Amino acid sequence: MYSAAYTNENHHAERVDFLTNRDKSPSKKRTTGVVIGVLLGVLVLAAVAAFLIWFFAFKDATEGGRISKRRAGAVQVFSGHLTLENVEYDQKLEDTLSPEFGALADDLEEIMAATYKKDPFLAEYYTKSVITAFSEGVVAYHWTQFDIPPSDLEVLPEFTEELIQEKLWTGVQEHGRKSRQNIQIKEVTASYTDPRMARNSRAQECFSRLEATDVVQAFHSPGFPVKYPAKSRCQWQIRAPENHAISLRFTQFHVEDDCSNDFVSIYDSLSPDSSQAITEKCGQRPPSNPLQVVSSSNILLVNLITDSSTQRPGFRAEYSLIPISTPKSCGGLLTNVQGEFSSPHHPSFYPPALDCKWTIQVAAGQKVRVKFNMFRMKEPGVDVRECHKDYVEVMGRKYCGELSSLSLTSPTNTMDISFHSDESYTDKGFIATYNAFNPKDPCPGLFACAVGICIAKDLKCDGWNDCGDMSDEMDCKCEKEQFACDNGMCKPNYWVCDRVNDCGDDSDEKQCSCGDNEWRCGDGTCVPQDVVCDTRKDCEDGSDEASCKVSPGICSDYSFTCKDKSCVNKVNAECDRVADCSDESDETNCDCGIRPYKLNRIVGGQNAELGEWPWQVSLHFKTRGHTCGASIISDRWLLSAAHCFKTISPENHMASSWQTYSGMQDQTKQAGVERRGLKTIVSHPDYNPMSYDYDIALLELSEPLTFSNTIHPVCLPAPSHVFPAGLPCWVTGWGTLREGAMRASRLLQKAEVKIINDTVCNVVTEGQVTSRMLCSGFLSGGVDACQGDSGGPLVCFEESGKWFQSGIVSWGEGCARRNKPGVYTRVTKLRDWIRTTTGV
Ligand code: 4AZ
Repeated sequence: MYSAAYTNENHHAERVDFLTNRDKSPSKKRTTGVVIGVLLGVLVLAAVAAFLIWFFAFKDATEGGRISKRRAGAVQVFSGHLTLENVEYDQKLEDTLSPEFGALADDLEEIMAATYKKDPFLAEYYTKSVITAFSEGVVAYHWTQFDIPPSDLEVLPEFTEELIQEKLWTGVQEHGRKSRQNIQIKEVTASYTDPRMARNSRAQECFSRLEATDVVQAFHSPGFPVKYPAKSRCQWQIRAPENHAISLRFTQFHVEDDCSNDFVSIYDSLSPDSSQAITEKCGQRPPSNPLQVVSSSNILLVNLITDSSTQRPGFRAEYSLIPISTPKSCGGLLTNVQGEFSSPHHPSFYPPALDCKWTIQVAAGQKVRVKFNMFRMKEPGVDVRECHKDYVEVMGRKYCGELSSLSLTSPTNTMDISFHSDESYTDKGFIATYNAFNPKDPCPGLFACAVGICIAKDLKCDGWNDCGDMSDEMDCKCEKEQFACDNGMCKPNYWVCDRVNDCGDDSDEKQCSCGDNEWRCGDGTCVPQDVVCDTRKDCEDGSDEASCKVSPGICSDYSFTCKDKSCVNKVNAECDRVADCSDESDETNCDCGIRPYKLNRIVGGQNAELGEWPWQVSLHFKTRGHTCGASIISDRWLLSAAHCFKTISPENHMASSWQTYSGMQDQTKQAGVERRGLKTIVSHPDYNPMSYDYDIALLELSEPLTFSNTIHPVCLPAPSHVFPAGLPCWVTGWGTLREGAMRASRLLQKAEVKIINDTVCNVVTEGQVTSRMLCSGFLSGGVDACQGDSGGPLVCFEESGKWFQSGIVSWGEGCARRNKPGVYTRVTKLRDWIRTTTGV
């Protein structure tokens, strides 16, 4: 099995708010000079004016983004640093309350004020300049605020970083020389800054100075672990001794989900300037995916901004010093036959401003194969075709962004891998393995894909793209039971005319057209054209009604039926965040199918993370431990398979024989797990133990569940919900890791499987599937549910951002066998029974 999990990570998108034109009410000319009318008008105008003055002058303006909107205008803040040439560094400068800090900060603030006040354009909007810190160098950290009145908002585009940098550079040269201390400044930087982060460190309010040592120390957000206050503006300056870096690890992190309201931002500087931002994060992170960053030098700045009214617990963070990363301390020569290497400090975010180079050198005559098992170097505003910021470069090509898999082979016995991170934004980086291989026999006993990976020989020309680059499906001589595509590939005969373009060039679907006045159903059969969209299902699979714009009120099998019985003819209308029914019943009961934790997107192997599948339940039978899976559909009801309960032993159908465990990932760990007994087991009355038809059961819990980060219901699809063939979905469970194994898995497993076309499903199961079943998996085998997964969910992610349960693990011929996919109970077919039985 191979897999990649989904995350919903939000990035704080800088918000640029411009003032809207205020409505001007047209003044009505009165020709009559009725004095009372005029007086009344004056009174009304005075009242409106008084209200507007109150509203704009006293009511708190909402701020956000680098240009923040106050009702009275806009605020522009630039921050950065000044490197001073002729000033001796004094440790006392680190204490913002010391006279030394005060004297130098005052001088620099004056120089900056003079710079801006002498500029004819900027003087008009200049408000203040503040020095917030000093570090060795001597480096002074500053910010400057400009306030632009509503009447002048059109000047906003002129406030560019280039303009401020240029004015600051020339101004501080001139005014520095004239200053008391004759301060010489050799470098200036200034970048856009969110005004909410412009803080005066001398004011000390929610401001801390921390010293990193080799002993791990901690700090936390105000109010942690209960809740942080609304409208917080907090800053932590962390320093370490010279020639050290700082490692910062958030052991707990729970900030509001919308990053434009509340977020934590971290800078590789003591100024919050965007050019040195390491990252900005919000949301909730599980213990398995802590946020960890590393500075490039001995300073780090952490900001907490909270604007929402939904206050969360906040964070606790640990910090300590570590050796500084240099090009010498990362990279190097790798000469083993095989090995592993990773970006600096992985799984922590790599440090900014660092270059490393690895050279892999293997025996002469051999070649090098490198496989990146995890790769994430994502940065806002970066085109992954160019990778102009952080990247890995191999054989003249730059890689950045997020890659699910990347394998590369060298043309010689050496391979150079260069890593580059610039000053701003870092990420988790990568882990890679390498090995030497003999180019004459790159994959002993296996087939060598062009991408450099090896696959089993019998996967060649089997109709499946096992290599990922199609190289195993090229130059094939088709067998009797295979169809020869025009492009040289071979596909199983029963894939022809199944309405899926399996060849890639449509040649398997070209010859299948029906007569002129006919419509071809999804399963290839032909029906008269005039039955299409007649609100009756004529094709076995209903495809004749699947994409009809039926006039409202006319219902077909493919319509979503609203509570008031009206119909919406839209595919998968329920819980898609758009109210389609006039009574909005398609968007009610939609607190489902989300994963409260922000999860790590890149996870190797098949172990699930804690909270990744919060609807998954483990069912324990008597003293025998985990026996079946189930899913949470409400705080009182679970969904499972009837065959777990309807066995020859009556004990299986007794509620008292079962215990349910929700919020579990590891069968040996109880923390955060909710155990419930069962009140009732309702197996479907039509369940057939011979054919496994109607293999569905509903379990009522003895006590309701309390939802949490790790316990949350899945969304149930409406009967009209479509899960098309080829859709990638996920099956989860503690079932055995291979066919015939005796023991269930200790850790929850996950596997990505694809929905299989019903015709193909019927062929490979030799007609054993009914309309209450669906197939999912890979006909090439290798990925599947297995014993002990029964009753567990098959879930598919919808674009609306929610997970819907399409199937219940039911049966299959063995596990992960070739041409024997997993068979699942089709939830859409039994959705109405679930509602009538449970009310859910
Ligand atoms: C089982 O015995 C079982 N490969 C579940 C799923 C599958 C096979 C067996 C599908 O619970």
